[in-house]
Amino acid sequence: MLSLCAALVGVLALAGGASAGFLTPESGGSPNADDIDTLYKIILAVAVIVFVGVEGVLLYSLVKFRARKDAVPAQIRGNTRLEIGWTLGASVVLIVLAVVTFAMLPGIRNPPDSDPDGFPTDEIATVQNASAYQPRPPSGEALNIDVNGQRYAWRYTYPDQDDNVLNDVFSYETLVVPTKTTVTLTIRAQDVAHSWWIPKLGGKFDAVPGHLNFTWFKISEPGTFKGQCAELCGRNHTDMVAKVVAIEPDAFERWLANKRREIDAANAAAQERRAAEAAGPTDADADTPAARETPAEQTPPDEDE
Ligand SMILES: [Cu+2]
Repeated sequence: MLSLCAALVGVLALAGGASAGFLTPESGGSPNADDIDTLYKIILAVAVIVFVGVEGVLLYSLVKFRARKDAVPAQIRGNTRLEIGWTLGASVVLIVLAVVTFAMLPGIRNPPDSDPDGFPTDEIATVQNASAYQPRPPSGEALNIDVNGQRYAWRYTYPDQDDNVLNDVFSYETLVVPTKTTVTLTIRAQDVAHSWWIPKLGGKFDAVPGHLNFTWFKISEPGTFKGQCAELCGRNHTDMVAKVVAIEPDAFERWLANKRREIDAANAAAQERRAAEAAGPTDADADTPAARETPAEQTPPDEDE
């Protein structure tokens, strides 16, 4: 028992350094993830102190007052001061943890402002996200990206200045975002429940059909953050990975413009092809637009449920 305790304490002592993220939540990507990690460590530290204290007294008593001839420890019963003491002690621990938790929750839940040199979201932000449930940065401005979970991929829709979401830039699997910018996410699912989770960028959020969930992150330095759908959603759940790539705001602007050109060009090419098919003789049975638009990954209804 003693060696087990010692081993546990040793492992916990290492948790903050070399093995960060092993026993404690991953962090370092976004302030909300950092706050979750800090709060976890504070509670863990208090729990370790209580655990070591209680186990220490227990072990000490087991050894000191083990059964021996003529050795009878003090028989304490109905000691009011002792009883009030440990009731107050436990209450104080709980009150401290509650106060610290509620003091830190706003930093986890509420998105902060973008940095002054972040991506200029003032025009974009006024158009999108009209939800009353989504906390807004104090400035009201954030880059809102729509995250759509679908078997078995994440689809991201980036906002632009107009109200038409059908012409918005989109991408799958890799979400590209600007650094120094508050990015709010509107999370939805279009088939079954999924779960959005990039550990270093904050908490886990369910993606549920017919329901919207919201979270945010703000990344200070360019980098890549990996995640994984955290809700068993079917046969290929393990393939449902997600990656957030943060790049400098001006690089993001170029990326967005480039992506828009690619999508416009692909749409124009598809339209041309359809027009050509409609005009000329084709083997229409094999390759009508209707046939092409049938989702390729449609699965039998009895699968995975
Ligand atoms: Cu999933």
